[in-house]
Amino acid sequence: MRIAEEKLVEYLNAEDLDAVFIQKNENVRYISSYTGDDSYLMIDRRGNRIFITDPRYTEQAGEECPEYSLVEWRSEYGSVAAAVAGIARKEKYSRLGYESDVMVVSFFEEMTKEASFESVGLKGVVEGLRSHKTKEEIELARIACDITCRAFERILEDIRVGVTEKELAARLSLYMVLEGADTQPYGNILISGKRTSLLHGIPSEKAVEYGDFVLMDFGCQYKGYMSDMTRTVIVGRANDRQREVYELEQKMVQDVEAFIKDGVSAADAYKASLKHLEGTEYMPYHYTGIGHGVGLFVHELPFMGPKSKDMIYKDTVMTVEPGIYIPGWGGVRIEDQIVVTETGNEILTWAEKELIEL
Ligand SMILES: [Mn+2]
Repeated sequence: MRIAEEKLVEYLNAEDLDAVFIQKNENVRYISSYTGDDSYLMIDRRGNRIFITDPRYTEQAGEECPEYSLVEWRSEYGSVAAAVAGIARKEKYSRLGYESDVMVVSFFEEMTKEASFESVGLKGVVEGLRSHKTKEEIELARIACDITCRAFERILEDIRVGVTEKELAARLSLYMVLEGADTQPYGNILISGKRTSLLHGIPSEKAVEYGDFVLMDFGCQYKGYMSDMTRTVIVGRANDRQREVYELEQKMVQDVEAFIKDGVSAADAYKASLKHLEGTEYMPYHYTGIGHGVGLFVHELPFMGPKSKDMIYKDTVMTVEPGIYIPGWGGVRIEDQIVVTETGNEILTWAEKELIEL
């Protein structure tokens, strides 16, 4: 059994569940290593593994998950929900877990219509297992970050007055694929000038002008594992205020990175980001979501912010991304991806963080 499967069986036994139905695509991939989509898993406490899919994917599933028993729902049951109920009946499950933060109501109604079992809604269970990364997972994240940093070095050559945000965003995606990334599309943020105060701004037809900040929040996947990095550079010479905000932002990132280690709380990590910010005129302009786990999905547990109840443990791969966003003026974000260790953390995104004036 894979580590992920073992962790899940352990959980089922601890929670007195006979089996769990997994439908979220990233979770299916994490548990079974299956790389396609539209497929589902049922794992039971005895360690039986069932793979539910349709004829488009039976061959791929057989190759990637040979240890699973394959159920082709279309011809055997007519629907996925009927397959889940049918398997539960056949296997005599009395308590079945399902992902209540993913399942739609009509699916639930069909699955439980004549149910022979009790349904137990689970929220974020597989996500919780996912937040502790294995050595192999950390290695894949490291490669994704390397690719991202190399693409950053290439895009610097293209940033100049007159080039549009859209063109730069397209080139950045191209560079990541050329450097070895998977080809799945990824919604990169690349914005300039006053638009840099938009936290999740979409690249536009706006051309880069002299004196603009160019903010790039981007990443790729490598064998499914994601990277997420932000750098903000300036075209031409920074003015005093731009330099002041940039230097404050650098300190905020350093303060959080100096704080994070095994066993700290995510809310305290947020407090650490305020060390140099509090008392300055920029306090009202920070955003409180200052980082998140990254894995097969770009936003995973833990989430760092003032209201977070999450804890940060070693072997978590996550981002550190405080930011200052001043509407009508612009914003600066620097985002690193790190892996948490016993005594601190290691920064995977090695790209330059000193102010770059192009
Ligand atoms: Mn991020």
